[in-house]
Order: sequence, then C-alpha cells, then structure tokens
Amino acid sequence: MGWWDWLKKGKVAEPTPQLTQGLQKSREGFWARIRRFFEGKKKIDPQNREEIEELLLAADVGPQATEQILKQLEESLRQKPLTVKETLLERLRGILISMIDRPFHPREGQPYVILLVGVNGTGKTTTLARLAHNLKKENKKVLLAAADTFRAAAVDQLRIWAERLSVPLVEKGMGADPGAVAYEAVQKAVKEGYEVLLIDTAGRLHNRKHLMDELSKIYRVTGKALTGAPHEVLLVLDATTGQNALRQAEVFQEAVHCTGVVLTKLDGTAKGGVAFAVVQQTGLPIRFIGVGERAEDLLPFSPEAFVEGLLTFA
Ligand SMILES: Nc1nc2c(ncn2[C@@H]2O[C@H](COP(=O)(O)OP(=O)(O)OP(=O)(O)O)[C@@H](O)[C@H]2O)c(=O)[nH]1
Ligand SMILES: [Mg+2]
Repeated sequence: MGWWDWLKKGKVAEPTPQLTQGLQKSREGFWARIRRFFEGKKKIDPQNREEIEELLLAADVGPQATEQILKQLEESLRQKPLTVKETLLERLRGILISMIDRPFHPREGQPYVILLVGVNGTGKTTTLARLAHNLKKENKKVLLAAADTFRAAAVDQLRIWAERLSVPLVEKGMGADPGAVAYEAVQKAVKEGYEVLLIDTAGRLHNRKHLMDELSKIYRVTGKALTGAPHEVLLVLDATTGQNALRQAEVFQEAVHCTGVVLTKLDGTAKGGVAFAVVQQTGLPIRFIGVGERAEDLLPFSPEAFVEGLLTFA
C-alpha cells in the first residue's frame, strides 16, 4: 500500500522491520516488564491492580489512560472470564489496540494541503521532508512551503531538503509573514496543479501566544486561498517528552483544528506508552510515527502493529 493511499484512505498498514527495530527500547524496557507481569496473571485483585497501575504509569501511559485500561480490563473479565489457556496479556493487547484505533476521516482536496504544527524540535521539518520523499517516489506532484520564518536556519533547512528531493519550495526568507508564504503557496499549488502541498511552521516565537496567533492565522489564510484547506493538520509530538507532549497538544488544539498526530522519536524512549495517553486525551488518530534517524523511519501508523511492536518478542 502506498503513502498516497494511506494519506487519502488511512487503511491499516502492515508491521515493518523498521517498526520492530524502532520500538526495541520500549519493548525491552518498560513493556517487557508489563508483558512479563500480564502473561503470568489470571485475575485482577486489589493488590495487583496497584502494581498494574504502577507499571503502566512508568511506561508513560498517563493516569487517565491507565485508569481506562484498568476499568476495561475489569469489565472484560466480568463479561467473559479467561479461558484456561488465556492470560491477562491477551486481554490487555486487545484493549490497547482498540484504545489507539481512532477513525480517520479522509478529506477530499486538490491540492491536498497538509500543515505541520508542534513545538520546536519535535520533528516537523524532518517529517515534512520524509512525507515529501515518499510521495514523490509515488510520482505525486509535491510542493513545499517555508512558513517557519522565525529562524533563518529553518528556511535554509527546508531549502536543503527541497533541493535534495528535487521538490519546489515557496519561501520568502526569514522574517517574512508566514501567512503570506502559506497563501502564496496554496495559490501556486492550485494554479500549477500540485497534488500535495506541505507547509512547515515555526515551533517557537517570542512567546506562546504569539505562536498560537500566528498558527491560527496561517490556518485561516490557507482556508481563504482554498476552501476546505488545510485538509490535514498534523500535530507533531516528541515521544521522549512523555507527559509534556500532552500539555503541548492541549495548547495547539486550542489554536488550530488538528486532524491527527505524528509521534516522533519513539526509537529514543524505553517507555512508548505516551501514544495511549495522547490518543486518549486528544481524541485524534495517530497518523504517522517516527522510529529513527533515517528517511525510511517515518511510518504510517497501525494500532495492531504498534501494540505488537511493544509486546511481542520475535
Ligand atoms: N531519533 C529520531 N530522531 C528524530 C525523529 N524525528 C525527528 N528526529 C530528529 O529531531 C531533530 C529535530 O527535528 P526537526 O524536524 O528539525 O524539528 P522541528 O519540529 O522542525 O524543529 P523547529 O524547526 O526547531 O521547530 C532532528 O535532529 C531530527 O533528525 C525520529 O523519529 N527519531
Ligand atoms: Mg523545523
């Protein structure tokens, strides 16, 4: 299945070796403890309930998602007791999968406009370049826009990517009005028949209010240039920041209508449970995950493959 299909339809992707490798730290870290604990258990009692809670919290699942998992486990056992062969691990697996399996509502649009937002350093520009790379491989006509005009280095970084990928870039240099960059890029994409427009944005400005005002302006301006745009607003979160990512999500969701999450740097954490907390809190589907430094380390997200990557030893 191609990247374009994934973007437009959100069909479930297959597990890949990159995923298995990228989740190694988590699988061998906090999730190995969870797996060992659950595979030996047949029931939940007050004492091991507390232990389960501690294990999930330690893996960054967060208090609300942890409580939800525990409640669902208890409910599941009430409704259907474990068979002789089953252990709590199988039940946990199913609950975790359904928890992060959020529906994605595809939207129509040409050009298909994708806005990337998130605090500085989470991986917006890298994700944008990786998306461009994969879509270009499928012969899609891709345009980039440098709406992070706060730092000169941000525009330079995107220009380097654009050259490397042989993808055109709309830029107006450092200090330019990011709204104007976005507007111009959408107009160009419409006029010249681009299929995808990827807009990079700043992760840091003088202060948070300023950043949020700027993002909502980019969002509005994009919609003015093309009705229905942006079709996708990807909130990029760094998995290694754990529960901080949740606070960021809250702030960004107030400023713009996010449609999905990109969870990056999963290779850099032994916890990985933040995925459950993020989906539980934001209600957004995870669309892509970053599991390494290489271009091929951005992956379409599959709930089944993700949970397998955390809990299954080959
Ligand atoms: N290990 C690892 N590193 C990643 C991943 N995704 C991004 N990075 C790295 O994270 C760093 C920051 O990425 P950027 O794409 O520049 O982040 P940004 O959100 O654009 O940051 P600002 O432009 O400062 O707002 C880079 O060194 C990337 O290589 C990932 O999945 N795994
Ligand atoms: Mg950037």
